[in-house]
Amino acid sequence: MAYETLIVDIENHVCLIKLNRPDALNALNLQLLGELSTVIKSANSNDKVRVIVITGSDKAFAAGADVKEMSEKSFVDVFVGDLFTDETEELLRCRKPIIAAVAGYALGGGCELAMMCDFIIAADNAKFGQPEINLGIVAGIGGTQRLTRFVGKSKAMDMHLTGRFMSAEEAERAGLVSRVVPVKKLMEETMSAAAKIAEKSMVTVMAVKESVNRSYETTLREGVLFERRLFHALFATEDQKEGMAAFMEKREAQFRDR
Ligand code: DAK
Repeated sequence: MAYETLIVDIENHVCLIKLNRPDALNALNLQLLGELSTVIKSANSNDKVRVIVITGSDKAFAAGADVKEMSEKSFVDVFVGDLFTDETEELLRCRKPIIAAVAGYALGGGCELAMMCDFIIAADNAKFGQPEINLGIVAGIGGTQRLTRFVGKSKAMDMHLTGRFMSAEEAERAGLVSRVVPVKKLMEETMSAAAKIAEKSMVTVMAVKESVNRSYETTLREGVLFERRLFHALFATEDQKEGMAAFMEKREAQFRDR
């Protein structure tokens, strides 16, 4: 299927989604978010896809929600229309790992989109920010909640209240991104991480994703119990037998997602 705001390519079990509105620094308009939601839904149910990567250009991952599209909307428009709720739900529902490969600006909704992914690999030129305050609004796709959980209250307040941008180096130090790589190596590193994940058992990958995400939704005790039960359950899989047998036989495991 052809998209107007995305370039989508599925190869070697990785669905690579490139945000493609270069003239607007990949600002997230309703069309882009709608197309993204369609691709994620289809990748989630496509057996050929094991990992999803979302990226932008060297200049911008996404410079935020599309201000030009939003500017004339009224409270009733955004409230009754529930702006961005349906468009972002599919990302949160996706059970396959999603990596954000971020170069350049990841601002406002762009930063929030990256934070909705499972982890972020940043280029050394990446700039993260929640500058909505400069537009007289608050973040609307989870920025005040997720950034606070990732980097702590003090830095989250600083970012949201001043609207300043955070460098890739600061973002790594603060725990917002998993690693920083030279911009020219961003896609190579990201695709190599994706390939590594794609080799694992999908059953285990899904269990890991669900378990880590649960840590944001529950108490420590409940979260550890959830993890323990998943650990127990995985002993019912063929892939656990294969993984452990392969270790003892000093060979590569051949997982069959069973
Ligand atoms: N929206 C629309 N167009 C944008 C844009 C954006 N967010 N960011 C950049 N562009 C456009 C510019 O208007 C310009 O278009 P032309 O003027 O050429 O037509 C083009 O992209 C290139 O931008 P610049 O000329 O400004 O490029 P510079 O390199 O000089 O500056 C910049 C780059 C990223 C520093 C600057 O463009 C900038 O400050 N952009 C805006 C960043 C921003 O404020 N982002 C936050 C947007 S608000 C909600 C859900 C979500 C949200 C809120 C509520 N609900 C569910 C209720 C989220 C809100 C946001 O994300």
